[in-house]
Amino acid sequence: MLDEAEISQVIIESFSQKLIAHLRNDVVIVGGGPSGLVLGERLARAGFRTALFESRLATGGGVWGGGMLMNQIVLQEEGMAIAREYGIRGTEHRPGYWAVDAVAMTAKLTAAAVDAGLVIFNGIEAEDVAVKNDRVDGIVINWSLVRTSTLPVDPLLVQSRITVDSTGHPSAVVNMLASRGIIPPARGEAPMNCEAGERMTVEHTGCVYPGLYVTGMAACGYHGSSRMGPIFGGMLLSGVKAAEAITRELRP
Ligand code: 48H
Repeated sequence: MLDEAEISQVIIESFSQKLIAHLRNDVVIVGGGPSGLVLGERLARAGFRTALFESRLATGGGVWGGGMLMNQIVLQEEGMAIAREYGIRGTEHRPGYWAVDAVAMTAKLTAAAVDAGLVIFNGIEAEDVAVKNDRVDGIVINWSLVRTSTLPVDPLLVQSRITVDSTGHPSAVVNMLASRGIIPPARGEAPMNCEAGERMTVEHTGCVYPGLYVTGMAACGYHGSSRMGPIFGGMLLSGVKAAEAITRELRP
């Protein structure tokens, strides 16, 4: 006979164990879009204790919507080379332009990251950062539902040697420092220019303050790069670049 209280106990105990195991981390990634997932997969595979916090229920960020809710995305050859590592298939619909199913891309990036050992907490958001001795020391977390409910519920803190802002368009974590004058203000996304946007997003991926890195559209918005619409190679390459830079910092 199935016992209802046993089911509840399994959930409460196993979730608590998972969260307690990630109260101290090598790396915390905020946001589970394509750049955060690639970054998380690579860091977890390299053996770093890595957790990803995603405010929504599902990972994938802006991938799901494809272009104007047509759930296909485009990858250029460099992006496709990374996608293939995750078993993501594409069709070269026009020379140099690969069409990829948005659902398959999200599912495969997420599965690869989880298989590599990345622990994903969904429905939880970073509402603030901790700063100690002029260095980001971790994130302040709360259930995403708390913000929408407006209930006055105090958060918890998760420590991390490195925190990564992979929150996409809002550049949420860097703005937590910028709004207090700790780092310069975000420049905001420049108008659409796919070629420049893809290149600049990767160029601007990196450390913005001791202990804080930025990837993907968060890097684009913070540094004032052009936006690029539904082409995603730059996001995958940004995750790869951040993983390399963080690995160098943590394992000099
Ligand atoms: C926890 C949070 C918080 C928070 C936000 O937007 P994303 O897909 O991010 P990227 O940068 O990996 O990819 C960007 C791409 O999807 C895109 O939008 C492109 C290419 N646009 C081009 C254009 O011209 O418009 O994912 C970010 C994720 C989302 O799932 C959010 O829910 C999540 O971060 N998030 N999670 N705490 N405070 N804020």
